[in-house]
Amino acid sequence: MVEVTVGGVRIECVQGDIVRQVGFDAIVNAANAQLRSGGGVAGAIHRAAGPGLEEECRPLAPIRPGQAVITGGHNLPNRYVIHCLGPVYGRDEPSDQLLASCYRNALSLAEERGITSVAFPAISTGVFGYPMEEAAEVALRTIIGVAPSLKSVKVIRFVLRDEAALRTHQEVLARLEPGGDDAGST
Ligand code: AR6
Repeated sequence: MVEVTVGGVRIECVQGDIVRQVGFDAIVNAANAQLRSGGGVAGAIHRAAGPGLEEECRPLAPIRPGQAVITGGHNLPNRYVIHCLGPVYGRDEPSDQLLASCYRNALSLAEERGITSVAFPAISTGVFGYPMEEAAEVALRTIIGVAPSLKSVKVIRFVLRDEAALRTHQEVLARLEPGGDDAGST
């Protein structure tokens, strides 16, 4: 696990499943506009949370690319789910700014609720086709930029499905934040 601390916030990358983040106050959903179940992260979260989540989501939909909304975690081990609609790569433009908004808006909702720990998947990098390394750069740069202004959030975790995605995030994190564990390694 690579982790760095920026402005008192720990940022870490792990390989795993977003629905198994025990001990985290909130997990983030790579949602669809209708906030329904689907493939990938959204399917896993709705399956694990149970039907109460879709019910709570219904009046909050639809959401726009870059937007985030928050619900309870239902049967998940987390108190909250923050649902973000990432941009479809090559369609929702400017995709880097919309992706950055997802992370900023998710963290701002977390702050409003006094959340201390948030676990993110790599939003938009599955069905929505955002190249992993570009997405990792946008996500981590945004989080590193916002971290010093966060008062409540103390731990931000990226949960990556496979080893290649983990490695990409670790390399980008080490590059963007030279004080990280991997500082100096090539
Ligand atoms: N835990 C962590 N990461 C995961 C998991 C998991 N359980 N499952 C997949 N990933 P995606 P998007 C990775 O497609 O691109 C849905 O159908 C996956 O390998 O979930 O934002 C929704 O309904 C990829 O790297 O989200 C939307 O319609 C990343 O998580 C649409 O897909 C995101 O993949 C959203 O597309």
